[in-house]
Amino acid sequence: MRADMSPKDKNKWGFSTRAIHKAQDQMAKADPYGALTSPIYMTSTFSFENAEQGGARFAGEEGGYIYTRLGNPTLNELEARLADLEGAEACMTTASGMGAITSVFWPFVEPGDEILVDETLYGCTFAYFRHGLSKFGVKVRHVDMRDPENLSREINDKCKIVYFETPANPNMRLVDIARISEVAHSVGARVVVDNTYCTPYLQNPIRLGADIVVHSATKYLGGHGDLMAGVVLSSAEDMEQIRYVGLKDMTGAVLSPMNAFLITRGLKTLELRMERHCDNAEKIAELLEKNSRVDTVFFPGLPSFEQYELAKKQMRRSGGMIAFELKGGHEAGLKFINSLKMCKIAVSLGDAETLVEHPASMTHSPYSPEERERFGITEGLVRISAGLETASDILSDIEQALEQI
Ligand code: 4LM
Repeated sequence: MRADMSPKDKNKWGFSTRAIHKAQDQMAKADPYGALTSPIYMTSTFSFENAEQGGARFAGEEGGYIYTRLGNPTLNELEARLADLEGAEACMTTASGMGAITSVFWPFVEPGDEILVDETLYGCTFAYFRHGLSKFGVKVRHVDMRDPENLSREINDKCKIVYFETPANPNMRLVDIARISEVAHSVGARVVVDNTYCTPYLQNPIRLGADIVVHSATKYLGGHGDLMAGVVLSSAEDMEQIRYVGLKDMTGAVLSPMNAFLITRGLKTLELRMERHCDNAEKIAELLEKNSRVDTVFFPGLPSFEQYELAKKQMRRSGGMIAFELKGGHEAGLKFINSLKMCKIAVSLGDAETLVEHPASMTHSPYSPEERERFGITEGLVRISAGLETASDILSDIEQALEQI
């Protein structure tokens, strides 16, 4: 029998080793055939030996599976791996990013409470706060969180949750996770960070002081544009409520075991893919910045970026997302997009294909035009998700499209 590695040695493993090996070991040991990859438990329910066992599992007196909305081995394998990579005690997967975001809030807010959210958010997250939660008597207020002083001024002890994305979709504004967490914790509020743009490879908000992390795993974690999924990470205590109230009873947004399997597979190449996304994005940002038709490029890796120092402080690299404004504004932006030949015109991000979209009319259309203007989502902004293609092919497509303007 081959000796197992000590947990101490496993803790020293690098990101990719953990993404490939950790949590798989336990499943592999239990497999009667020694399968290298775990089987997919494509089942909605689990049968009990007898009625007493079913009752004991429901009462929490006995471990074991009951029903996939409450837990499933394929989901749990992915969850253990993601918790390890993000540095969280517990993880829960969901059917989409919106399923993750909407499952988090139910246990922690009541009518009369306040939630303070950043100004720039993914359009449907904005709609959930603005048109969803506020209908239940929860007051949602927007704060420009680029400056933690703004939060200090606005926050009071009615605030239960502080929520933001960093980098924010679509204008790449950054939020100082450590400083905002200090301010939120001073009134006992929880900090929830959407880490979709970074993945656990580039940024770990919980290690910087945040309480809860959410992801749209539809994006880089899945990585191939072929599934919808979401992730929540938190302390074990908070997760007990998020899973058994937020997900089980309120949203029911459970991930399919098939999609969990695909994400577990995707995680094995996450580091490789993120490095390539970052390399390609850096090259695109440099090309755009040098082009005379481009007005401003928003990319954390450019020394001209307003929050360049903060990016270096809390992100491992600058990520694969770029936003930019053309001198010709809205009209030039649409012309640019329509002139692309290889890059796809599509929403979503983190896929192998380079995806280009127009936030004002697409992902951020749930904001009214006045709200977009107030929150810095300009009409001329173009968003690029750098893909994994050969860099020179992406660059020549972008260059030729710029020449068409
Ligand atoms: C998009 N985004 O931007 P699901 N959080 C962030 C996101 O960007 C998204 C979600 C959550 C886009 C979708 C069309 C930062 C989505 C929501 O789509 O529910 O997995 O994630 O292009």
